[in-house]
Amino acid sequence: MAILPILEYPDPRLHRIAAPVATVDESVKTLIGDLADTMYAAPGVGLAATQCDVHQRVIVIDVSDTRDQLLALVNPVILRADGEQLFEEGCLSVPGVYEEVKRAEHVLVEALDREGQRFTLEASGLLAVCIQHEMDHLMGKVFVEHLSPLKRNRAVQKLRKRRRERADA
Ligand code: K1U
Ligand code: ZN
Repeated sequence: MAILPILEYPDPRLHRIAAPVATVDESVKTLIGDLADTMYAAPGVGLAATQCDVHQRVIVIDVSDTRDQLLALVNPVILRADGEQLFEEGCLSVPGVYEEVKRAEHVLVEALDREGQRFTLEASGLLAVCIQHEMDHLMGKVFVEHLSPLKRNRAVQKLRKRRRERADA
């Protein structure tokens, strides 16, 4: 298993649309393991393959307190979304920026698991937010693109300042 580099906004590779996985073979299982290692090390509660410059429809999520409830979703599709919630989101590709985003409160998602078995999952709260956030990544969308131009600019300035400080350190 390996820890992969995470692309940072506004890297244009974050805007690529991921391709569906044809078969959950050994290479996809290795990718899932590497994404999980990278997410736990970051640390984060989710990670999309796009963020590691792999443009396949694969995401990993773990919103448990114990950090031992890994969910892998291959070719995820939202079958139903309802309600609304405002949630303060972060993103490993936009470090240090946290902003409220409006999302569906409940989602029903269908995907393949690590063994290539189809399953459905009903989610609400943080898990529902995380699924929507990671599926946006697979479509080349970063959470700051849900914000008003003013808030997005503020986020970009914050990111630049953080990068300057990191370079000077
Ligand atoms: O996609 C990503 O960049 C991961 C992102 C997922 C996410 C978090 C919160 C709301 C929506 C989506 C993160 O994990 S940011 C880091 C974070 O929130 C966190 C890190 C450690 C423990 C708990 C949360
Ligand atoms: Zn993100």
